[in-house]
Amino acid sequence: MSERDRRNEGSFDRSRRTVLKAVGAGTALSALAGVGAASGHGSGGKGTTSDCWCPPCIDRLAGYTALADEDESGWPTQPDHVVDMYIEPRQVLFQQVPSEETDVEPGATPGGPEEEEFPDFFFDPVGLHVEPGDVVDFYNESTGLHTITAFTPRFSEPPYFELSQRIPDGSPPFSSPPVAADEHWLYKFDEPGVYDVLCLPHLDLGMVMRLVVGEDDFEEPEGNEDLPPAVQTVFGAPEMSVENIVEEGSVAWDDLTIEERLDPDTLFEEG
Ligand SMILES: [Cu+2]
Repeated sequence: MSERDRRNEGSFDRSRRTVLKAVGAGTALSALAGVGAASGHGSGGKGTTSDCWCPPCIDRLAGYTALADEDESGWPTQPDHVVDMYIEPRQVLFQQVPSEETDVEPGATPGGPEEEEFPDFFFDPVGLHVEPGDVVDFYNESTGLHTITAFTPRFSEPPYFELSQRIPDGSPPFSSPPVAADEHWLYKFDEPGVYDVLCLPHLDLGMVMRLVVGEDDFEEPEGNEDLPPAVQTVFGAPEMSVENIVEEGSVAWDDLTIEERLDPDTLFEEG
């Protein structure tokens, strides 16, 4: 061994000792254990092309996202329920706003309603009862991007919208990342209570749902009048009561009694 090698070895020993002293040997060992688990996941899952930082788990804040080409066998667990996310075309009556700059189609009544296609953005089922500890798989059946986001002040965006707390106090303020077409997002609902969730890009369009976890005598969420009109419409449907969701187990989007469909012309009015 040359003198230089000896010097280098000496400095390596010193720096290594310094590191061990700084973090404590116990900490260093548990960090190594973590690395082993992570690389096991990275090499095992189909569709997992990059190294990942943690073993597959359903995070309390970020849940678990399964990409479109990911095999279910790579998921941390199999879900107990599935909720699909849709964008479906629908015929709606648009109130035509009379204006001198607007060309009126020959034969059309100026200012009268006109039927046009406008999509529904929705979760299906839109009401779901689950047991504490159940895992729900939110699956994007559409070509758009959606999120599954807890109704909590954390996700308010003043002055555009303010969210009150409409999940149990013991639950973390969770949200999925944007879930793209054909992707899944898993979340585990541990804390009993009523959870109202929304899709951030489509809140104004009424893309919300309600999950009831457990079956104690939960109170109906209050303050609907502060919500965007399209959200009031969904949560105001009689089928969306906590009592009905627990009784039915699941409420389909098509089952909602919606007296007044959202009027797209009023969607983006200043409130
Ligand atoms: Cu959406």
